This record gives sequence, C-alpha cells and structure tokens, in this order.
Amino acid sequence: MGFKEDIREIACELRAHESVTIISHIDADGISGEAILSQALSRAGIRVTSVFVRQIEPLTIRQVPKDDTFKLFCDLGAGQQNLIAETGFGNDEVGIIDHHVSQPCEIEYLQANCLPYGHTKLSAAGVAYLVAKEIDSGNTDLASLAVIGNVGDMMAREDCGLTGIAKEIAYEGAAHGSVDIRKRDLNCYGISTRPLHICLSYNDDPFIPGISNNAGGALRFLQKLGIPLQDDLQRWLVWEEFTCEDQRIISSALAQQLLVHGGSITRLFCESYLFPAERERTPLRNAQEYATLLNACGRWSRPKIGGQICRGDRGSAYREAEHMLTNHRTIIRELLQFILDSGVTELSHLQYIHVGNRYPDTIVGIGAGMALSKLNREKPILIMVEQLEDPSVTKVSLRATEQMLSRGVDLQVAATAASERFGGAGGGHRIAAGAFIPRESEHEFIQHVNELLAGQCTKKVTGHR
Ligand SMILES: [Mn+2]
Repeated sequence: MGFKEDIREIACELRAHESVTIISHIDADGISGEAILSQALSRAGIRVTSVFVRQIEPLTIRQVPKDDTFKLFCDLGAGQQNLIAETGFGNDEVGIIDHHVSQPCEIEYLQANCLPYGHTKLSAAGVAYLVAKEIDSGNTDLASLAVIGNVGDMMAREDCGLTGIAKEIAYEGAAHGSVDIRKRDLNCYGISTRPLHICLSYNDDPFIPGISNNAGGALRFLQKLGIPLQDDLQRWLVWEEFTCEDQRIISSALAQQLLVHGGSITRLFCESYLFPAERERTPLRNAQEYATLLNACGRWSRPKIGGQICRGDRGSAYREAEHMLTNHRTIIRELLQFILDSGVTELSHLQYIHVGNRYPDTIVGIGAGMALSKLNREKPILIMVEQLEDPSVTKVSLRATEQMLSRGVDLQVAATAASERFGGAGGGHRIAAGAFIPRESEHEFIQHVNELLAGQCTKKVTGHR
C-alpha cells in the first residue's frame, strides 16, 4: 500500500461515521491540523468534538472519551499505539494522522503517516489537508492552514522553504488565492510585525556579524543605505512594507556584509508564505508568525482559542491570543535571561541547565533554542525543568542547529534511547526533541545523552571517510 491509499482509506472510513472525536496536539501543527480536519468533517455533515493534549500518556489518554464516536488522533498517536490498545480502543474505532515514528503494535490501527513513505518534511497538518481534500476536493481553502502547520513544525527550515508535498500544498494555496508565495524573501523571523532592525538583530541563521544580536548595529547598518526606514507616522517599517527596490538594496547590502566576514549567503534568502487577506502588521500575515501565535495559545493551555483563529475569528479569540503572545514572549525573554545569567554546564558534546520549577515546562524548549545562539554554537543544549503536577518527573528539552545536524546529530534518537534506558519516554525530531525521565536519573541521563551525541558525531565522520 502507498501513502495515497492510506489517505484514501482513512478518508473513506471517516465518511462512514456520524460523529468523530479528534484528539490533537497543542502545538501549531496540532491546532491547524485539528482545524483542517474538523472543518472538513463538519462540511461533510459529520459531528465533531475535539480534545487537545500535550502528549499521549497514561494520564492524558483518560481525556479520550470511551463513547461510540470514531477517535481520530492528529499529530500524535503513531508512537503511542500500544497505550491506545491497552486503554481498550479497538481497531474499528481509531484512526491516526501523524508524521512521527510509528510504534509496532498488535492491533493494526488505520493510519495515514507520511514518514514511512519517506516524506520527512510534511507535518500532521499537511497529512490532514490531504485527507480533507480526499473527503471533498473542494477543501482547497484549507491549504493555508496546512502551510501554517508545516512551517510551524520547522518543515521549511533546513531547505529555506517547503519541499515535496508540503510545497505542492503551498502552491495549491497560492492557486486558491489565500497564500502569497515569495520565492526569494528575507530569511528572517518577524517580517510582518517587527521593525526591520529589530527583526535583523534577532536573527542568527545566518549569523551576520555586526547585525545579529545587535539592534543598534543593525539600525546603523540600515541608516547608511539612505532609504526610508519609517513611514509618515514615524512608525518603523516592517520588512513586508519596504518597496521591492528597497528590499533589493537591503538584501544585497546584507549579502555584502556576510561575504566581507567570510560567511555564506545561502541561508540569507528563503521562500516565504504570506496571507494577503490578513490585516497588515499582524502576526497573521505570514506562516511563521501565525504559527507562533498558535503555539502561544497551546503553550498557555488555550489551544481552542488558536482553533477559533484558524476558523476565522478575528474578534475576541484573536485579542485573547494577542495577550497570550505578549505574555509568551515576556516569559521566554525572562527564561532566556535566566539561562544566560545562570550559565550552562558544558560536557564534551552537550551543554545543559536545570531551571527547577521557575518556568512552565511548555516553554523551556523554546527558550533553550533561543539561548543556543548566545551560548556555545557547537554543542546541543539540554534543559531540564521540574514537572509541576509531578515533581518526581523531570521534563527534558533538547535543541540543536542545522549545522549540528550536518555533523550527524540526531536529538530524537538520543532522547528516545536515553529516556528508555531510565524508564522514561522521549521523542521529537532531529533538531528538537524532548523526554520525561524520573527525577533521580537526571545526572546519569545527561551523561548518557552526552555519550550518545559523541557517538553520533564520530559515526558521521567515519561514514564520510
Ligand atoms: Mn507535528
């Protein structure tokens, strides 16, 4: 069977049910995936209720109702099939839409998963969109949500743009008119909302000397170009608002700056995905910032607010999400400062820090990713946080950079193997992974992750020789 057949089969199964419960993940991919599926199902006359969870584990699986609805897992489930089976769900009442590593299981659940077919750069929302289109070919208006899920799950990061099926979906969105694709745009987060010098100074991929981590330097750099940086109301322009000609002048000056310092310009540009129907200077204008807005909702336990925004609410839900986004950023900034002030402990192949119970476990991974550019850029970072609900469990987040991946680093493999060894559970992606481990194993766990990372790097080197 191929991926297409799996999509067809799950769509066919869904159409046969009167009511469906969607169980989805609280991140941007899970929220946009749920919005795609629930809208496609409602349009087909199927009743839908949705449950959002942070992950599927023995405690959270109790939130899945034991009723006669069909259970559709989205952005999770593939790696937890044994738990789903142990909980008593039969193979006639479960479907899984996922892009994570699938776990062997006695019960063969219906599953649409792009990963076993080698589509490594497609998110769950991407798969959900394919299912939605199989339910009704008229569902192409949902493509923009799939773009948000794909971008939110970093599918565009490595190649500076979406590829494969995810790219095809973006082009369907463009054909529908809801997505505006900029083929050679500035590879920088915040092109719709941040004053350009701030936007540039926050960016470290590529790291531009004199500009990255240096807002003053970035501003002086732009001022020298002799182009207007503010509008008539003295507001700083955001990247999107510069004329094409001015964007060209800025881009070539940035390229020059990189080249002068011996850098490469390959990551200076990217394909970006804008939503022309959304209000200007809001995070809804492009896929990256939209995904952050949804992530903020999820991380602060209000994923359904994100879902309302995906369905078009630009009133109270949107205002609430904006507040969460502000709060989200403030706490992450505090966490970042805490990491930098406290300092990390460096091992041969890893740097780590324990933040105790100061920060919610849902944001420490983001803070760790941001701290990485200001710490040793050669080693992945591991951050530990106490679980508020259960202090005997420690939540671990790991973050790496593209550069580290090219040297062989695979955090998903390390997190999974190391946590299993100590009776925990882990998962994620090569560049970002997480785990839950017993508190008493923290020290040994870190040492073991360090050993695994050391092994990954040597393997890569020998492979090349
Ligand atoms: Mn995902």
